[in-house]
Amino acid sequence: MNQIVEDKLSKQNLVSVVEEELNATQIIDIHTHLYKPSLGAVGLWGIDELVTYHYLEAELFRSDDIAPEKYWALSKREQADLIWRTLFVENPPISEATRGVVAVLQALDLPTEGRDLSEARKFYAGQTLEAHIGKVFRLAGISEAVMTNDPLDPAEAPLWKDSPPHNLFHAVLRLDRVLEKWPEHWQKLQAEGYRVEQNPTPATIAEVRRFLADWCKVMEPVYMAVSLSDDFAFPENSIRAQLLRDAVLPACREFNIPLSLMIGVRRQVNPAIRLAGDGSGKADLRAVENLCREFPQNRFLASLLSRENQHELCVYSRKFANLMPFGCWWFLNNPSIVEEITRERIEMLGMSFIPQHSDARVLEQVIYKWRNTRRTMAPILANSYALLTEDGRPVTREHIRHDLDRLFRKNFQKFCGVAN
Ligand code: HDL
Ligand code: ZN
Repeated sequence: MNQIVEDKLSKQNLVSVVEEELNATQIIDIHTHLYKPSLGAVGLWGIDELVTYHYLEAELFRSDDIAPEKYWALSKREQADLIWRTLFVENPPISEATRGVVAVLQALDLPTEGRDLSEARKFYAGQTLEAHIGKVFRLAGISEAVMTNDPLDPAEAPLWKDSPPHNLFHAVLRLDRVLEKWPEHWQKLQAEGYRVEQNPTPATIAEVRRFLADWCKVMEPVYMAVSLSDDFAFPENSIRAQLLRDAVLPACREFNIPLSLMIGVRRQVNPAIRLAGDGSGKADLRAVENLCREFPQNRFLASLLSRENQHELCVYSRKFANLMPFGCWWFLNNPSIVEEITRERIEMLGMSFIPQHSDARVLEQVIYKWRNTRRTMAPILANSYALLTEDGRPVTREHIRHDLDRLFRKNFQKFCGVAN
């Protein structure tokens, strides 16, 4: 067979080829708070949701002297008008989150310098959710989005009855209410017919297993997930550790799916600003070390909230093949930090990690979050290939295409057992 000899790329054209191939790569967004259309009642989309995203609310409270409780008393529309005026008209939208809204408006051919949101609201009045989802995914360059689905969320759970699968979305079984808030939620399982009590007796553990299995059959999740506080420890003498060891990890093995550990949140450091009130703390990663070593049959996705935990996560990922680091999560999803995290991951892990997820809570955020990722990652990847070329190994477009496919698709598909 005549081997097509790919032209070896010079350092100069590495950046343009990486940019081209990044733009051509259809990314799988492995962690979002988006929902398939049949769960649309709990999904957020449109200009008022985009402008009142909790990142922007936090920035409003720094730029305007409105008291939070006065802000909460406003309607969603009045909140959006206040944020638009304060962060976009009276001040340049220079932060990551405000610039993101500008990028979305530009991508949708909507005015980015308007004195108000009237044009955007007129555009949205004519949109239907399903068609808009397809357009937004195309603009973002993503082929699928992985959801966050909480079976104990009273707003979401009932919507799963007769909810059909959707080719653009994968489900995830989210376990915060089971693992982090068991005392407040065990009676919800009891009310649904699971014979549980607050103490994790063997009978209770078996019923939690049945609960997890029932929802795995309904949702067909690609992984289970939990957001854990910065003081998470394992092993520890706690209901959380016992439910994790005796119910959740065996269930992950039973359904052959990973558990995603998102560690480092310090919940509600400022309750007055509600969803915007969570903070970040450095975690003790010996918990991750112990889990990976003691449960080699389990696979763990891991995303940590503290910048100070990132390098040791790379070291642990070199020790455990059942540990897959992913994303630059939440407060880390800023170009200055994404660059540092991604460079140390490439240096220590090659292309055996998942570089990013959008964490989008409002549909249109995937447009700016993936534009930023491509823009930030292109020079980092080009630099890695330039170093390889300088050290004696020429790089071709095919090599780059292969690596991007691994980073943004295959590593997830293989680790979670998802078909291409
Ligand atoms: O727990 C999580 O999945 C976090 O991503 C939170 O949703 C966080 O509040 C968030 O929205 N980050 O963007
Ligand atoms: Zn999230």
